[in-house]
Amino acid sequence: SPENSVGSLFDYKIIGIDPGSGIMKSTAQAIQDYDLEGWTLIEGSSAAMTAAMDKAIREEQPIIITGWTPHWMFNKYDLKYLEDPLKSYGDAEEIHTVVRLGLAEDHPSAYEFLDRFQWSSDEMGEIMTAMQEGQAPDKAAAEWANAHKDRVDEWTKGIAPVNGDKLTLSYVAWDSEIASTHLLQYILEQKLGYKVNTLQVEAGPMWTGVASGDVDATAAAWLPLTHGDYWEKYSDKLEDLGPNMTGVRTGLVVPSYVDLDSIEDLKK
Ligand code: PBE
Repeated sequence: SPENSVGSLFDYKIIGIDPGSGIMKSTAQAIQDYDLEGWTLIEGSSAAMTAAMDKAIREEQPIIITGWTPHWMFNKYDLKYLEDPLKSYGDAEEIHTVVRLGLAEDHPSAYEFLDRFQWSSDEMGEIMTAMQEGQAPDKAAAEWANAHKDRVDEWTKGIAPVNGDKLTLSYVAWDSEIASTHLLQYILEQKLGYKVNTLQVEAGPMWTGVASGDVDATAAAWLPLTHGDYWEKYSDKLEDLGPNMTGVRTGLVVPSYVDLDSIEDLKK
């Protein structure tokens, strides 16, 4: 009966994030795919989701969140993904850098750097953890760049600096994207001479900004699935510079003390 079902343990709630994010769409799809009748996906934000996770873990309560890696949560807490045999969350996801049409002609130095930029989830994790421990994103990014001069050199070697040209990067306040965008800003400003405006928006405007040309670039395009609908809509109005990170993942995440293995188990 519903009173002693798996769902009742969680109040039939999945703690989500901002409504424009791809993971909310994938989770709505998962609720359909796995026939999770009666379950509700709660809208919120990344910050509200991590706060809910923190509280649940301190009280050892059951909780299910929409999660992704890279994310500092996996370093701080003992967490696991629920298996997704129906692949509602896709397979191998990547984070891509996409730029506006004409960027190569208008800002060749920035274009070349953005095209080269590619890093690992461990590298991003160092900035995310510093931020989570209370460091401001720009400070955490600056510290990372100074501790990894070899990487910054690889990405910028031989690129001619400019003299204060303006550039706008859009991103959403997902922890992973706060980290990457501030690192790009730091390098573009300190190594290549740009003046960078980092524009924090919702996922929709992040994509439309680049497609309309109001924004020069975003390093926060999760493909092929997570932002697949945005990509379909705007792919002919922007340029994809390829992955800046591979092997990323989204899904439903629980503390490891939760005695479930698969999304399928939520139906019981
Ligand atoms: N995320 C983090 C985003 C992309 C980056 C997985 C929360 C999403 O659109 O779902």
